[in-house]
This record gives sequence, C-alpha cells and structure tokens, in this order.
Amino acid sequence: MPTTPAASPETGPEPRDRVDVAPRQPTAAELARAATQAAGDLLAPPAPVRLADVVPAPERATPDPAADFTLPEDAVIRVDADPDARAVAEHLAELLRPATGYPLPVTDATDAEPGGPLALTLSGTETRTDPARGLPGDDALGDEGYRLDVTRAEVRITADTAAGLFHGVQTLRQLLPAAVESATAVTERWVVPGGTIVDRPRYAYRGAMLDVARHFFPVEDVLRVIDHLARYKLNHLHLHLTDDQGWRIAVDSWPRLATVGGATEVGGGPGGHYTAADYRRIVRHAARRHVTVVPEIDLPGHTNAALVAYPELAPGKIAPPPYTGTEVGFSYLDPADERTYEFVADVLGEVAALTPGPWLHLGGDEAFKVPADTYRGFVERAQALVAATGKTVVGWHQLAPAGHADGRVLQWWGTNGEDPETADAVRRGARLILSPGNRVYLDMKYAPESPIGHDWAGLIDVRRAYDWDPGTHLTGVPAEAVLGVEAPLWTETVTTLAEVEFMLFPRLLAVAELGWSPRSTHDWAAFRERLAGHGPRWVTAGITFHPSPEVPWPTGDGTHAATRIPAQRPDPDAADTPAH
Ligand code: NGO
Repeated sequence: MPTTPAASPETGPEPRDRVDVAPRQPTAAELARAATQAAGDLLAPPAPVRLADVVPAPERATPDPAADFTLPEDAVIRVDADPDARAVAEHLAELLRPATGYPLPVTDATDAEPGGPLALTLSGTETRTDPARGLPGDDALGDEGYRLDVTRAEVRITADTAAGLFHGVQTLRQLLPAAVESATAVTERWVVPGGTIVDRPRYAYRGAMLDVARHFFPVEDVLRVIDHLARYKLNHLHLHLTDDQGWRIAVDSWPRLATVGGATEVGGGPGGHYTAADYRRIVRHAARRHVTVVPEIDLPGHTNAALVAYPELAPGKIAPPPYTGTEVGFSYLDPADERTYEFVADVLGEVAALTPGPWLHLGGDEAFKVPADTYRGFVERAQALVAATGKTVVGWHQLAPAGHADGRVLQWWGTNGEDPETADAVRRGARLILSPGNRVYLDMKYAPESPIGHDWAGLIDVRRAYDWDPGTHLTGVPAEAVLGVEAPLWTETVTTLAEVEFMLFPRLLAVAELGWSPRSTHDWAAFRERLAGHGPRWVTAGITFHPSPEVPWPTGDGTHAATRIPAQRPDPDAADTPAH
C-alpha cells in the first residue's frame, strides 16, 4: 500500500484530499440538470452585444454606434487566396451556417465577382516576432493579432497571419447575438455592433491542460475541449497522457504501455488509450483551430501504469499492482538501469514524431522516492533525449534544479509565489508558464459544496481565478521570463465531458483573459459584467457550467440571476443514475 507523500517544500501545503477519491460524484445527468435549471433563468433575451463585451478583452475597441452591420441572407465570405486563410473562412462559414440558415459561400477575394460583405484579408506585411518572446512593435499585429472593422456595409478582419484571422473570427462570433450558438436555424436580426477593434495577445502561450490519465476521455470529448479553448483565444492544449492510473498513448516499440497500462483508471473503470490515428486526429483538429497540442509523458514518477506493463523498468524488477486510487508520489522508473533510458528515448521519439508542435512535456513532479541527486541526473538525461527529438522541454517546476537545456520552459504550480529554485532556473535561462495551484487549478472546487473537485490548494471561484497578475506573480522572476499561463484540469474526480465543462466554465475565461488581454484592461467589476453575457451563449451551445454567484448573469426581469439563484448544485436525492 503506497504511503501518503510528504509535501516537498516547493509544492506548498500538504495535499490532504488527494488520499481518497471524493466521497460522491454527481452524474453527468445531475450536472446537466443543475446547469439547465440555472440556465432557465439565464435564457432571458440577452441585451444587444456591445463592441467592448468581448472576452478576452481586446487591446483597443472603438465603438461607432452609427455603423452597426446587419448580416444579409445572401452574404458571401471573401478571402485572400491563401490556403490557411481560406480554412479560416470555411471555419467562419461553418460557425454561422447552422444558426443563420444562410448559405454563406466562401469566395476568393481575387474573383471578378463583386465581393460579399464579410472579408478576411491577410495584410501581407510580415511583422512577426519570435512567438516565444514579447510583443511585436506598437503598430504591428504580429503572429496572432487582428484588426476588425465593422461598418454598415461590411465586416472586415485583417491580420498578418491565418492565426490572427482566426482570432478575429472568434471575436466576430461573440459580437453576434447569442442565438448564433444555436445548432439549428433561428429567426434573428444578425447585427454586429459598429466600430473597430485592434487586438493582440499579451502572452504567446495561453493554455489549458486536460488530464486524460486519471480518467480517460474519448477523442470526441477532447475535440470539444479544443473548440472551447479556441473560442477564447487559448492556443495550447496540454494533454497529461500518462500517470499511475493509466497510460493513454500507443507506443509501437512498447505496445503493452497502451494495452496493459491503458486498461485502468481512477475508481476501477475500463480506461482506454489513443491510437496514433486518434492522436493525429486530435492534433489536426487543434491545428485547424490554431491550437498547439503539448503532449506530456510524466517522468520519472507517476509511472505505475508503465511499470505494470513493463516490470523490467521498476526498481527491483517486480510488477506493482495496477493502481486506481488517487495518492501520488509512490512510483518511479528505475534510474539506475540503462533500459530505462532506452525506454524514455523510444517513447519520446515516437510521441515527438506524432506531434507537429514544438513542445514535449516531461512532467517531473512528485518523484518523492527518488533522491535529489539521482533525480537531477535523470532529468538532465531526459532533457537531452527531448532535445534529440528536435523538441523543446517543458516540465513542472520541480525540474528547476536540473541543468538548463536550450529553451526549456518550467510550469509553475506552487501556491505561494516564492520559489528560489525556480527563480534561479529562470536566471539560468528558463522561461515560465504560470499555473499557480491556488489560482488556476481547475480541479479545485468553487465552493465547499461543489459536487466534484479538490480543495488542497483552496477554493477557486471566478474572482480568485481572475484577480492576479502572471507578470508579477513569482518573486525574483522578471516579467519577460513569463511565456504565458495555463489552467490544468486534473481529473481524479472528473469523469465525464459534462463534468469537464462544469469545471472549465466560467473559470477558463478568467485564464484566457489573463493570457490575452493587456494588463491595462484588468478590472474585476468590468470582467464579471462581460462574462455574464456568455451564460446565454453556453446555454444555447449546450455547454455545462457553474453559474457562479459572483457573476451577474442576465435575467428576464432585469434583476441579477445571482441574487435569485441559490448555490447551484445537483440535488443528491434526485439521482436517476447510480453514483459512481
Ligand atoms: C498536483 C499533482 C497531480 C495531481 C494534482 C491535483 C501536479 C503538477 N502534480 O499537480 O498529480 O493530480 O496536483 O490537484
């Protein structure tokens, strides 16, 4: 029986509630019912959208109330003759066709035919910067920026890149009435508020993580999560692919990882894994939405599932029993055996070959049973193996004491903003992704009565997730070292897509705004107002969410829903399916 680990100095408080599975989890049906109940109050006809209502807040929005645009039924989408821009135009058409019922053909901007009123234009000025560093010059739109001009005659999105056009399309989507989220045609005046937006991100890295190891989520669920990220201009999906409870990615050279190591999950369910074709599908879907997949192979700890499949990798060469609980820190690969490094090289090589993005995440957290020197030696070899694949290392901040590897990025998940080892690694060249556990760990409960989630890093409702600054969060780390932010969703207590959405929404938007919007726009009172307008959109799109009492959701009678909706939680006595 594994023992409860002691907290390491940099991980903050003892993670007490990780010892047991949450006492009782709501079923998806319960969560959906709770959300729908709340949604009833939100389904009031929403007020007309204003240009400044966008989440994440744009860098600059200049409304022109005299210039509102109404989408005509015969609208045509005009786009430059560039395949990536064309793909964005097709995406826009796919977003608008179901609710409007309009045909919305996509045409080449150079066609002789007179153009339609929706135009996507590549500006042709290459003003890109290194995506990993800072903003472009004052007037440049850069790698992901865009300009949106709405006049009575047309809506035009201009960008230097297809990614910029894509983000502009997400803004346009939010400026249309909430009914645009309907899967079937509705009668509506499709008005876009007039004016101009000029917008670009604060950080190059804006992400969320899905733990598919504690509970396995099928490909379709992952695709939907990618759609959620893309809506709010998040551009990285980190997949936590391996852990004690399951190995989720097929590796040809070590086939039992998936077939044996993948056949378990928390609570004893059947688990599952992605074939190479599944994983490619995820990566392709993400790429089309300008989202980069960051695969994580968690090493050297969190490896029980791998050891079950290949006992030769275990210290003592004895197969451990499969693990379906939620303790951490007990398993590790044998760092003294050369076979371990062959294994690591094979796995990283295959995963890198399947991954078009630049990153490979090595994990590195909570290897409590590996002595510090041995751990450092292991990490340095693993970092070199990542470099040999041509990728750049990302790892949890426990990697900090190891030697610097070119470009390496540490992911901070502590809870107190003080970590001299991480600050030192930054001085030696590391950059940081910020995921403070007490701010953006989306597996934390919203409130004591939240039906699922942990609370070892505290309770996190929307304001707590929003009200901090990634640029100044860690003592001794200069703002330039911050590559961005990421919200991890660990899934010890999360078992279905509805539960995933319940934990993402609305906090995901707080993280999206911290990652994208200039600090000058940071304002809780304004954010909660803008956020409120998204409730009706999620209801229309069928997205489950937590109707936080901190947000003034719109209601039909003009009062704030938050004053009338009690804490929304499923009624445990009303279960129509058995608890897990
Ligand atoms: C920790 C731990 C994970 C847990 C998570 C739960 C990190 C980086 N390692 O975060 O294994 O699932 O907390 O909140």
